[in-house]
Amino acid sequence: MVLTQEKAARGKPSDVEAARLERVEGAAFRIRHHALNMGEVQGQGYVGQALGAADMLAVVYADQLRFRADDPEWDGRDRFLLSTGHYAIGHYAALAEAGTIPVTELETYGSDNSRLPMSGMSTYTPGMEISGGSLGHGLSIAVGAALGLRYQGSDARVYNFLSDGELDEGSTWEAAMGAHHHQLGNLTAMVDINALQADGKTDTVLRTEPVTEKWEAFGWYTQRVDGNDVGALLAAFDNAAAQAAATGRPSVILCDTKVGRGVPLLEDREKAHFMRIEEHEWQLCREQLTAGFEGKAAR
Ligand SMILES: Cc1ncc(C[n+]2csc(CCOP(=O)(O)OP(=O)(O)O)c2C)c(N)n1
Ligand SMILES: [Mg+2]
Repeated sequence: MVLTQEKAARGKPSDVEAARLERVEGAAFRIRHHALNMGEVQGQGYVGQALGAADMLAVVYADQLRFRADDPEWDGRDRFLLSTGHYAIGHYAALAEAGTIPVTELETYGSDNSRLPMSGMSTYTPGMEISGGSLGHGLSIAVGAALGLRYQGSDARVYNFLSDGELDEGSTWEAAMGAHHHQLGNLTAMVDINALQADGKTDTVLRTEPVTEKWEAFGWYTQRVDGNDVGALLAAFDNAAAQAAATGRPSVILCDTKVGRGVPLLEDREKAHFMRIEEHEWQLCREQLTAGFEGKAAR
């Protein structure tokens, strides 16, 4: 009897975790699918980044963030700040998955008079907290937001999504020092380390490694994970929350991702920063994405 109860107790959390994983992986698949549909409208764009970062965005929107889809400016919301304006395509896909913007609106992406411009603009899009086109400013804004929320006595959290290219910017490191100085336990940063920038591979533009040691030296609780492994991401976000509660330190999750992830046709493409995808390739991309997702689900 005791054994049976113990077994049941052990089985329950893992069932809950399995359901959590399935829910977030489903969201990541739909985010990728939306991003392909949006990219097709223009025939090109920052599709590779959206595919690479879809798992991070899914964890944020389907698991972590406290928000109201029908009231994006609700005072008690957690703030998700997209530093990298050009990743807007992925963010719009996540906002559609979250229910903040209608899925049907995604087809206006990048068109005249659309609320969904190619680079994220806070005045255009519900749920877009900042205009991140000028890179390297997101973490500073996040520090200000986290301080402000603390002064207001709010328990809302601030999440900042930044790219490995933004680690080239001095302002990012000034903000990192500030967050540690002010012990901003309500701030979590996530860095998409896709090893790529506009001018080529990150290690040829400006070598930022060892990245983990740098963040640790700046006083942050630092974790480095496979950013395309939803289970690893969930565990890292759970750890970050526990650390923040215990120590009051800001947290960073360094996420190694693959550009184009989930669509083999795009994973090794040259000129991946701004991809040109031919008309006949879009359907193939969707088929490859679906085959990969269904294959994984069947395993
Ligand atoms: C302050 C600033 N400098 C330069 C640019 C031009 N720019 C646009 S995207 C980009 C690459 C930045 O690196 P990352 O975000 O890692 O690129 P990705 O992974 O998307 O290829 C650059 C330099 C910019 N938008 N803002
Ligand atoms: Mg990059």
